[in-house]
Amino acid sequence: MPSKKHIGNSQDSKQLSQHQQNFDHVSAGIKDLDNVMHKLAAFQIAIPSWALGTGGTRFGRFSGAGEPRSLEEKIEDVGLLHSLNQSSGAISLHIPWDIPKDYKAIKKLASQFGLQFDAVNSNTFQDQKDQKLSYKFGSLQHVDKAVRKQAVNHNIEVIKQGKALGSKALSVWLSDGSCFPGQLNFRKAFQNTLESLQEIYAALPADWKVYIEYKAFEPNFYSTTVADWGQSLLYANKLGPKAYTLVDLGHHLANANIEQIVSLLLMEGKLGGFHFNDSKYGDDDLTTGSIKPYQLFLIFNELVEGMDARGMNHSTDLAWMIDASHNVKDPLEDLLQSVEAIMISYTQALLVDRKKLSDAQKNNDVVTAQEVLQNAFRTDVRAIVAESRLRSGGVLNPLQYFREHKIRQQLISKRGSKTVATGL
Ligand SMILES: [Mn+2]
Repeated sequence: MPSKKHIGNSQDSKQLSQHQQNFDHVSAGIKDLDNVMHKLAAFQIAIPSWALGTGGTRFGRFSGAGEPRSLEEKIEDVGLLHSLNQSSGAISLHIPWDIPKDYKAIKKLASQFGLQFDAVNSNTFQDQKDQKLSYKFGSLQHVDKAVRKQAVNHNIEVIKQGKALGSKALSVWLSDGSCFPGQLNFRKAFQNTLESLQEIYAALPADWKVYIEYKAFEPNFYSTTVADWGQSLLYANKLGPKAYTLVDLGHHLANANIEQIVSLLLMEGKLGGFHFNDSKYGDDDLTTGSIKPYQLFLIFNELVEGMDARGMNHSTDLAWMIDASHNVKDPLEDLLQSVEAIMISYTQALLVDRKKLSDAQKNNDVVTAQEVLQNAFRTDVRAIVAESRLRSGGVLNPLQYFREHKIRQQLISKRGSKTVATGL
């Protein structure tokens, strides 16, 4: 594990001076540089506990080596990422994959790495060993009240565990839906789900939020009971002020205008948070920014504009998390790439000339509006992100550091080459 002193001594001086030149160059044109640097330092992206092992598809899973074997090792992995980039200061646990045995010890370990506990995630999309009733035909929507009750109780149990860790939110993603026409009465499925969510909502502590995540399809392929932002918003509005919609970038139908969705949810005060990833065709959970970086920028552009319009704190008023599946890359390298892509898009969004854009919109000057956005998007802000990282105690180039210091090899020699992290 790299210590701060170790990191400080290992930066390549030639690379550092090149970086300084790049930073001076790009920052020269920024009016409120201090404000940008301040916001970047504060911005933290949670890492989910299930992203630290190699993911898989329903066809197979090709495990990597040196994967974390326990919750403690998962926290160590996130701590490692955070020590390198200073932007991954939170972990999001999935229950029951990561139930702490000793809450005090787990909390202490996390705080040693400077990590907070982000939202806790329930799981009623799989049957667990020793589970009495099956979720094969849904959980919160199920036609049998006993199944619904079991799923509600699980969520209440997850809240209890989150409370013990200092978490402040519950994320609910349901795979509930149907695979064939006629299988489900849509209205009854919605009503059952709403009633179940109301029971969960009633168990939320006063200072907690619940995030209702939506997904267009999969594992159900005909209908999904929380399929899109409209349905999620219906639930959130009916539940009350502690309920919010959660946007997962990969959970839309192809070519959906996610930036517009984000803008309207913010306007309604109902955007709770984000799951970052990228996709080409469907929910293929690719590295954030690897396929559609312009879309990611446009989303951040709406986020910054909308949060500022409501006087929101960028770093704390929404929940930011990566939710991807690392099938062919080293998960830690992949996560470093994702965090970098998010920080780059956020920085570019901070650089948008808001006054000029607003004037262009008022004058129907479409050309200038496009120029303003693309001017920010085409600015190479990597040196700004790196400078922020350096000032916070991170490294100039986290990926390069990870490889040069053979961190995966160290983890393999400690954990073994045939380890499989719990999760997907
Ligand atoms: Mn998600």
